[in-house]
Amino acid sequence: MKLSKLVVLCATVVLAVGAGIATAGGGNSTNAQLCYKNGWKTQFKLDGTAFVNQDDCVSYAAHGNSFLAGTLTVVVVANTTDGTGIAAQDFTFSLTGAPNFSLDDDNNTDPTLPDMRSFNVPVGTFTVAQLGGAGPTGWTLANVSCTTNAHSSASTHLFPGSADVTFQSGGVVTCTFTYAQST
Ligand SMILES: [Ca+2]
Repeated sequence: MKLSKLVVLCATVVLAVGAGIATAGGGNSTNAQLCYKNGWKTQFKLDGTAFVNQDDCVSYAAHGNSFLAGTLTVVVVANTTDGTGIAAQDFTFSLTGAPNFSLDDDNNTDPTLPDMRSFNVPVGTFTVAQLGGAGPTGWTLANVSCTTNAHSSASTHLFPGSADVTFQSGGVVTCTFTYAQST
């Protein structure tokens, strides 16, 4: 018998395809961005505690946790010509990202509307403005002023009546719109 050998060389080509690097997306990543460039110094956990460093902040955000938001309070003061300070007039405002809302300053003789409202707002800049730019007929916007804390800032404008308010985590702002009765 003839012995023959058949040598089969089987070359297998393995095409290695590197697995695509998953890109993080969504809110966790967006929140984590706020930690960079010293941003971690301006953010707080929901329980109010601060971060020890950037990694602490990024880790917190990466787990889907939210940062402590800010609080914006809007107050209306209406000075009446009769000196009672009881004004039935409604004053309506717009607020970035929120429905319009109305306030009055009738010393709660009518509980329908309050003379102030507070809003929980995320980190960012918001504008609260007298609706329509001008005050109601018979009233003049005499002053717009905002008090801020170390985690917030504000700029006010009398014409048209508005306030631009910027919140870092934990920001607290109160903006007061003061009206004078003109008729
Ligand atoms: Ca009222």
